[in-house]
Amino acid sequence: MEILAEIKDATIGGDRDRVSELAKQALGEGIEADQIIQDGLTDAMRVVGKEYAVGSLYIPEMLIAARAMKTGLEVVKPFLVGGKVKSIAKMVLGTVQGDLHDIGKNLVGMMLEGFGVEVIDLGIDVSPDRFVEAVKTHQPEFVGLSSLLTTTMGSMKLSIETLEQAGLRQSVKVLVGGAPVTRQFAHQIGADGYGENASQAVDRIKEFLS
Ligand code: B1M
Repeated sequence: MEILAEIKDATIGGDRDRVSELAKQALGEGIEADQIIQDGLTDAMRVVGKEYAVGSLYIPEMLIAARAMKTGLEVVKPFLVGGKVKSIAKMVLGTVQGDLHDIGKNLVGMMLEGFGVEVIDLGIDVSPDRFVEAVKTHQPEFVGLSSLLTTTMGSMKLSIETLEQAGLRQSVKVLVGGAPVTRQFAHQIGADGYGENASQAVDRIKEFLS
């Protein structure tokens, strides 16, 4: 669809106002919020990541594109979560210690909220102890760990071990995800589930609840 390609281009170019305007227009045309996220905003970040990797784009541009993506997400978010009132489960969610990436984690949170899960978002750079404290406070059924850097994948393992040491591991199911995370790694660190993307994260939670 033409408008989704325009959203993608505007996001890559970091044009927040244009992204906002186009996202509103797309919603007005009846395009699903989920499709705007997947085929417009997320696709744009995939391109940005590839360009960064080959050196044709630098961190400031990447950050500006990420901000444009966030602006787009804010526009479509009410349409993603709208209509859902009663929570079916609770998740404590965060980006693990040392990692500042939050776009994917936020997207996972939004999709889960859309499915009816109450999300307690601890933000970025969350230490294992903060996960433990949040589990004690909120008593969720699920803990969600996100990591975007190979260097912070170890924090995921540590977070699970710290939950174990605190005697809380059996009370929650731990779901992990993020670009460098694989199903195999999830299994290796003793997580209960792995989501390759936000939709899969929702599918895993559905499976756990069924
Ligand atoms: Co960073 N960065 N970054 N970055 N960044 C990556 C991750 C990188 C792959 C880029 C590259 O080299 N091609 C690379 C990591 C390399 C590696 O570890 N192997 C990288 C690097 C190196 C860095 C810095 C170290 C750069 C530097 O300073 N030299 C630095 C680290 C800072 C830190 O965290 N300590 C850094 C900084 C940044 C910015 C601040 C500029 C910005 C982040 C802004 C923000 O998040 N607020 C940024 C961005 C934007 C990216 C890329 C381009 C895009 C990430 C993104 O938002 N993707 C990224 C390249 C890439 O991934 N293509 C890159 C869109 C998002 C929707 O997808 O986050 O993958 P994603 O989330 C998906 C899935 O992974 C999954 O579902 C999501 C939705 O579908 N998922 C889960 C995620 N969490 C989940 C949890 C679940 C389940 C599924 O269950 C709980």
